[in-house]
Amino acid sequence: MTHEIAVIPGDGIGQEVTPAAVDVLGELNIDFEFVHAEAGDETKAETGTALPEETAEIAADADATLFGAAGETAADVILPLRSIVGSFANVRPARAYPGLDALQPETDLVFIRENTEGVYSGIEDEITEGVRTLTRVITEDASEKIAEYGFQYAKRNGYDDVTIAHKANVMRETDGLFLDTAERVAEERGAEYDTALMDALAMHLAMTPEEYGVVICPNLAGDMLSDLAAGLVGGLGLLPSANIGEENALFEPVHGSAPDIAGEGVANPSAMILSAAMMLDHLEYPEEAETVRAAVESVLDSGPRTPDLGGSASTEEMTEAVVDEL
Ligand code: GGG
Repeated sequence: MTHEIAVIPGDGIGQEVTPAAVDVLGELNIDFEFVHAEAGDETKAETGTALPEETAEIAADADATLFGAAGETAADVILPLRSIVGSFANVRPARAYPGLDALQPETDLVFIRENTEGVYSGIEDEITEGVRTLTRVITEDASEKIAEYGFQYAKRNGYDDVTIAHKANVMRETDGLFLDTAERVAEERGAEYDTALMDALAMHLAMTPEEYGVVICPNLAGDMLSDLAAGLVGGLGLLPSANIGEENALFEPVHGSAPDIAGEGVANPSAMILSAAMMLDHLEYPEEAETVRAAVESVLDSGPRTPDLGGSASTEEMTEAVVDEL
């Protein structure tokens, strides 16, 4: 069986780390057909649109998409792409790896981020000069869906601690609905859970991440808390993610285009390769996914490392080391 994979490197270091993931996948005994497509800042400069129709169609028709990174055109690229694949859940694992000098070596968290609404749904306006608005939509349906997914994920992956992040004491209507719905889901499932105000949660995650497992979050909170967790384990170069839909999915590192190092060939490919491992799980190749994760883990422990991890290896050298471990 051939799996058609859309490959959209996007901007900046996305163009350096995406080929690394494709190289690793190419070493496996799985029949992939990679269909390359353009999107992002450069594409907009060349064609006038950041997400050409052809790219959207390739992502919609593929069995899964690998996406690198979005730059200034993030709102025109990554948010529509998530919608094109019908993604409702953004799964962001953040774990500390042996051998790395992590700030919090006991970290093993998974953020289950609502992926369709909240402030990222993009309903912004300028009502008069100097006054702009942002309308935030939260629905019971989307809150129920992400809570169901979060509790199922925790059960399937052996996480005992589930926390519902919210700020319902201030955003009473919107986060209030998110919280009430997620608590109802937990109670219907007979699941244990905690709730946490997202600002206090940020502090607790920084100080005692080992007390948390799965964190179910509204959209923006999930984006921010997962970046915080990246800081606990060694940086954004280590965090993969999966955008899960009912029938399609897109996999991307949590990091963005990193214009400060783009073009230097030193971006850490781990997050992108680990995102490809999440894609292997999704396509039901759990053994191959585990093999790829083990190879990355081994290189992180004792192989060549990129400068963000204190080493001097290039993206290519680190990728070759992962390939050699397979
Ligand atoms: N690879 C993910 C990426 O490009 N991130 C940049 C970004 O702006 N992300 C916003 C989001 O994840 O919603």
